[in-house]
Amino acid sequence: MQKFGVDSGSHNLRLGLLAASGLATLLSYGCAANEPPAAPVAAPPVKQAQPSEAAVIDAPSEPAPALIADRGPSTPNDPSCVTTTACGGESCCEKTLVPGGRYLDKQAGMVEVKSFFFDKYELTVSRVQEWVRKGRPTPSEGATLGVDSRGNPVRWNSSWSVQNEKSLIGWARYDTWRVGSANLPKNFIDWYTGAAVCHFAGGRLPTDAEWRYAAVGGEEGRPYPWGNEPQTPERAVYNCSGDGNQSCSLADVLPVGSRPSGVSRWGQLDLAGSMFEWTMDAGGTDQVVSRGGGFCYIGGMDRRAKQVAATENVRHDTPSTTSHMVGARCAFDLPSNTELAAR
Ligand SMILES: [Ca+2]
Repeated sequence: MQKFGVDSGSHNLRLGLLAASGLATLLSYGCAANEPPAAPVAAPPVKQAQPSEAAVIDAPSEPAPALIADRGPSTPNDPSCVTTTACGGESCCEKTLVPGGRYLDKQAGMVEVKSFFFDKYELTVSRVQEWVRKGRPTPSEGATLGVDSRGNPVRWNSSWSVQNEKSLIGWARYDTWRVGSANLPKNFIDWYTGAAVCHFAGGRLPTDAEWRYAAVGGEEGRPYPWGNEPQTPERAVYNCSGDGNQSCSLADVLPVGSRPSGVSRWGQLDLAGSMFEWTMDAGGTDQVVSRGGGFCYIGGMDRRAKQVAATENVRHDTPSTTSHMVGARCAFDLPSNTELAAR
């Protein structure tokens, strides 16, 4: 049994088994009366970084403004985008700088996060299509994908498998893959594939701490990514309201960035709603954390959340899980000073 690439003995998590055995799990949480019932709520308690661990996440300060000024192009090159206008007239690979800082976690206390680039949009169908066109590349054996919120490396294991063109197709009712629209978020993407696509793009999945830091606006501690105003269909894609009526269908999955008034402090769109987004963090034995609420996430029906947009919304799934409500968003490290010097 393969471990989930985490070196720490305290996170001896085994996440490769299901993928290795080909038992991809299709979880579909009910959004309408005729759909499968909501899955049992069996997720373990969220493992939060302890106060003593918070300080190990990242160094508190860095010369972020100078680094950006020195970089030339404002964001990393990203081979997953071959067109520059597919998402609202701009590249679906647009990224913004999330400057490092701190945010208050209810359990872990103050958590520090380093500066990073973060995709403005959720991972789109077009970006996954490009990854497929390039032969579905995966990281090499033992390649470090990144670190989790505790600073533990997460390494690729060659026994892990990614989805193919057939398994990328999800439940027809909500599948965005066969629709093929470039700017729809890719749902039914499992953790392994999300991690591989982000690696192909030159990035990685965000840590849970990074995701939440971006969502709450750092020290501002926003209740919603956009601020204090309540959640409304104008600010987030949720509650099957995407097409303006109460029924739930594929039409409720909107192109990424369709709710610009829900923009987060540093420019991310759809952090709340649209798709849950995989993170680099384990949420329990054989499980991984995803954040943000989904397009048909209905408080009270799916009882794990009362407010879709609350940054505390979390799922714990096996990494081979695919769901109509789970997608991904990539994060990118800032170049090191060595890399900058070489430019
Ligand atoms: Ca989202």
